[in-house]
Amino acid sequence: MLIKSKPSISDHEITDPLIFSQRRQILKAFAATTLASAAGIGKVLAAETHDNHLTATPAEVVKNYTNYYEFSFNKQDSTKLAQALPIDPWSVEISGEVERPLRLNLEQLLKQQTIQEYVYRFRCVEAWSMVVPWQGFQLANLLKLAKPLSSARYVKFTTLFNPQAMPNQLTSSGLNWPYTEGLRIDEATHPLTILAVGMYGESLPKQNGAPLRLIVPWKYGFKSIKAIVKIELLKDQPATAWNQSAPNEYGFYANVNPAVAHPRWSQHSERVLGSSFFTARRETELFNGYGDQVADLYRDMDLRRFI
Ligand SMILES: Nc1nc2c(c(=O)[nH]1)N[C@H]1C(S)=C(S)[C@@H](COP(=O)(O)O)O[C@H]1N2
Ligand SMILES: [Mo]
Repeated sequence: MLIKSKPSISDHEITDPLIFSQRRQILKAFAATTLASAAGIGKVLAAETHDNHLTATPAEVVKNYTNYYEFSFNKQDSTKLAQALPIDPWSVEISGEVERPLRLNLEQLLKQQTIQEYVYRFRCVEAWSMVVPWQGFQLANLLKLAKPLSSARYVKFTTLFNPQAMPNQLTSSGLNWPYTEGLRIDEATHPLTILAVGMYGESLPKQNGAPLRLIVPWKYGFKSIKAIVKIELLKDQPATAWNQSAPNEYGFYANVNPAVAHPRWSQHSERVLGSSFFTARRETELFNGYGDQVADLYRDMDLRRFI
């Protein structure tokens, strides 16, 4: 299993198994805390998060620079406004092409999952990136509880619709609400694809998608949908919010690819959030650096056509 998942980290940088098993215990404690209070989780990981060389972006940067269009198109305003989102109680529906449709409240859902840490680089289509230690579990381990049928070829995700708390859902701001996203079933069940419930050892901040969000590290950030309430297994490729609003700019696949420019800017490099010099950039990698693990999913596809 890939936990500290970053292809460019060498063997000596990978967490040693003992430390890892200790972390497992800690993360179990994290899960227990989550059960005790779905909304509020104390700091339980403090010393354990920064033990490899994929240096995490400072938490304060990640918490204060958010894309959450239900609240605002401004990255600081969305951080503030998201605090008004009620997230407890919370439930998630899993339906569609499954033998056993489910509706689970967050406590029930987490009880059946082992929470682990996944340190991933996260690359926004706007050409910035950050490295975040997420706490979560593989989406595959949730989907299998619903017993997907062989007819399930795609997975669609839907964000909460709550216009009282999410003011932009009342405006026609270019996106159709609620925000939706989708993956092919093999992408959704890939071991790198997780649902996150925490970051930096704490419960997920509201502005970062609490209580439950998707993380697909080889795709542009807009695929990593926040505040999920519905997961549908489908026969056909679903319409997704950004793809509907600007299909020539935001494809269904949205795999990170430096060779395919956004119509309005290059994707060759990315601004590194939180780096000591504001302008520090790095070269963008194909599949955001996760090609060893995911390139096979696309072996028969022309990546310039299926953007
Ligand atoms: N529901 C919802 N999910 C969303 C978004 C959004 O506006 N609404 N923004 C996306 C975009 S464009 C990015 S880059 C990431 C940002 O995640 P972060 O704010 O935790 O960094 O969330 C994605 N998920
Ligand atoms: Mo983004």
